[in-house]
Amino acid sequence: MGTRVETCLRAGVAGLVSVLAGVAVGELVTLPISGDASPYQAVAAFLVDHAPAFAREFAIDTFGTADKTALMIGVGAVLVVLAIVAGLLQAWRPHWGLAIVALFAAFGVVAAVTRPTMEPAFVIPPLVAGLVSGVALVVLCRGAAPRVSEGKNGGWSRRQFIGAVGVLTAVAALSAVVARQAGRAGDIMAERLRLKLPTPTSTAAPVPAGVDVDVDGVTSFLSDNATFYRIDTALQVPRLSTADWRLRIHGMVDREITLTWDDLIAVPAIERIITLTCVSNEVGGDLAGNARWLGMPMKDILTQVGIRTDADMLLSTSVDGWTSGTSLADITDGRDALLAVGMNGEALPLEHGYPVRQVVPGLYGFVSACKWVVDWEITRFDRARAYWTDRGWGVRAPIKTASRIDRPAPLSRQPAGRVVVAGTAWAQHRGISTVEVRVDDGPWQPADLAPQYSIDTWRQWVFGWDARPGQHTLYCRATDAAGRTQPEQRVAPIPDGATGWHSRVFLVEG
Ligand SMILES: Nc1nc2c(c(=O)[nH]1)N[C@H]1C(S)=C(S)[C@@H](COP(=O)(O)O)O[C@H]1N2
Ligand SMILES: [Mo]
Repeated sequence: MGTRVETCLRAGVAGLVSVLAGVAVGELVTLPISGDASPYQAVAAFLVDHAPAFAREFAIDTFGTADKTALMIGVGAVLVVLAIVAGLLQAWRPHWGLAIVALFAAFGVVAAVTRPTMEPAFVIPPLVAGLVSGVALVVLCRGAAPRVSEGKNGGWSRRQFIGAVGVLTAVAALSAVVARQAGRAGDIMAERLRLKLPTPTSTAAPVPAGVDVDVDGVTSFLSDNATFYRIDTALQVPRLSTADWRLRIHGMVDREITLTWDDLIAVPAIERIITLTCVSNEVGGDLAGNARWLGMPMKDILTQVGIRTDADMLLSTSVDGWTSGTSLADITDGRDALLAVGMNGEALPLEHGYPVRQVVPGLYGFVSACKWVVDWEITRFDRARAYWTDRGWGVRAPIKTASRIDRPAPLSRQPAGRVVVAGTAWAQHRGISTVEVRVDDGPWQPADLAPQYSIDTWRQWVFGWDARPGQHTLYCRATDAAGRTQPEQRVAPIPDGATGWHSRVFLVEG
């Protein structure tokens, strides 16, 4: 290759990668500031605001709804051309290229400070972009003319030059990917905060006094969104906007349909308090939580498609590919199986399934509570399998009756005399009828139960114990409304839920 040609090539590449790296790092710097601080978008917006009317009309006529995309691509193309020009200038007339970069950065600053949402920090990203581009350009262009100005400019070998370009390209690509991903996450979080939830046509019954017993250390009746237990296979929480969300319903149906967010919230919503439980919960474990859910009855949506009579399973798929298989009989038997959009008065938190998830009273989460749900296939249990059933877990998995001692803490020292023991018990969609406590080898004695809110929620209990000095073991067991008492036998969570009595050891001081 001729020396001159190679030098031109190097200079052009140097300009291009320097400017791209600067722009990408500039976008990265916006993350701690604001999504509105993007210099790239500020420049595009500035052009739209200051374009003559005919240009704007031409763009809308030509590109239609893709006009924004066309503009972003157009800005990118101009940037690429000017970057190459800057590289060429810099190699032959040092600092002329730098002047172009400085002009560009200045334009970025002007665009940023004229944004309606402007904050002083908005000038930082274009300045950082200009600085990174400028330094990279000067350094790379020193290496761009190895033979022409040998010695004087300290030109690099071809290998060195390619190495430097590789590093800058990697910086540009990494910054762009991180900025984009994090920017999207920020967009969804902002959307969630703004989201207008439907007003329920039927609100949850008020929580009567006494449902929350006035005893320290007992799990509260309602769980906070921030501390609600979380279980899923997602390495990265899915980021799904309401605009992109769809629920495709197909399989053994009379007519396939695909619901959009607007279609979904047009269905009358109800609000219910329902306790969710994970099958992986060990005896005494805390993988259960109780929330006020807002959602559309799943059965009301299923009636829109007409389910064939020989179907018995709903196979739900999450946007991340996870699946659950739920008995259609359980969804349509009158219980409040919901396609939930709200949790404790807010849109679903991202990690709890934003924008749409399922909540089915009485079934463990792995067979019912599909988060980020986007697809419903109406099928049969003898034809389809779901994520965890494929891995040795159960198929139908109704929640087993459970009870737990919440206080006092394990191995704690209690003063002799009256000790207040308290906890929770659940048997969703059947209801808890009694909880009993046993001290050491003594007889089972009934605990005081808080009022039952509904059969779909857990229930607190309290047991006053006149403690004798020494070390004691307390056991608890619940009986559901069907009259079945928790068995003593310890069974591991796999395949369909743990059993056994929860116990705690306390030391009573003499
Ligand atoms: N998409 C998806 N949904 C899912 C899961 C999952 O791994 N992926 N886990 C399920 C399980 S096992 C449980 S117990 C519940 C937990 O819901 P939470 O995280 O909101 O408490 O979500 C269910 N929904
Ligand atoms: Mo679970």
